[in-house]
Amino acid sequence: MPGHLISFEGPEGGGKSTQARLLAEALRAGGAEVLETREPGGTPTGEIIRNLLQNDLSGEPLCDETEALLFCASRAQLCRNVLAPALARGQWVVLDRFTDSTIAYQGYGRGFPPDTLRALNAFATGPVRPSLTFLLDLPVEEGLRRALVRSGSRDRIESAPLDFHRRLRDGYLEMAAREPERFAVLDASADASAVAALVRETVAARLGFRFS
Ligand code: T5A
Repeated sequence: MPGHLISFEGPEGGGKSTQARLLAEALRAGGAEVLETREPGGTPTGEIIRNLLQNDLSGEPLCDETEALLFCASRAQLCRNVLAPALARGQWVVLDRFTDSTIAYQGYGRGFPPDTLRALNAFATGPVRPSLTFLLDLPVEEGLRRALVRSGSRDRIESAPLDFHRRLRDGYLEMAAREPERFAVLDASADASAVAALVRETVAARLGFRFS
């Protein structure tokens, strides 16, 4: 596909939304046409699924299998209706979480077999793949603290035990080590503007974008 998909990944509170917004602004300032979106969500259906996943809307505990399928359902809707057309038009897409979140959270975190999740991801995404993935890594205690300061309360997944968050952080680092050509691992405990500068440097070096 002629466009570029850049995803931001990592444990809670690493600054993905902040960095996605800053990168999108910098790309636009450099003349790029940019689509900025997030998972779960990014479509009307996906945003309803997001609400279900985060807020226990039905009053019934979600089983882990349902959780995994709902993340992939939101992803399918986003890929087919939004991402694939944008990439085919040659746009830059900046995405706050994508397929690696499912492997980290539902695989390393919940314990589902990675191959099952990879098959679900492939079914959901079709040909859509990230050109570059930033892993914003930081100790889980710090990330959860930041997320709590920001929102004032913890959602369903943030409330999972610390061990769950530690497993998924380790999982992300393993995934990044296996695919160094796609991943860039950044220390997210640094100041946000320092992280943003590294993000721009990496996009320039790996994807050839000239920032103004
Ligand atoms: N999930 C998602 C799955 O389990 N499986 C999946 O397949 C997918 C796609 C999504 C949840 O769903 C799970 C993961 C998540 O639990 P969400 O609300 O989108 O929920 O949550 P997150 O993606 O984790 O995003 P957060 O909003 O919690 O954190 P961010 O985006 O990493 O961080 P951000 O930018 O909002 O920053 C958090 C706070 O820290 C400050 C910010 O100002 C903000 O207050 N901050 C910094 N402070 C100091 N230094 C820096 N460098 C800072 N950068 C930001």
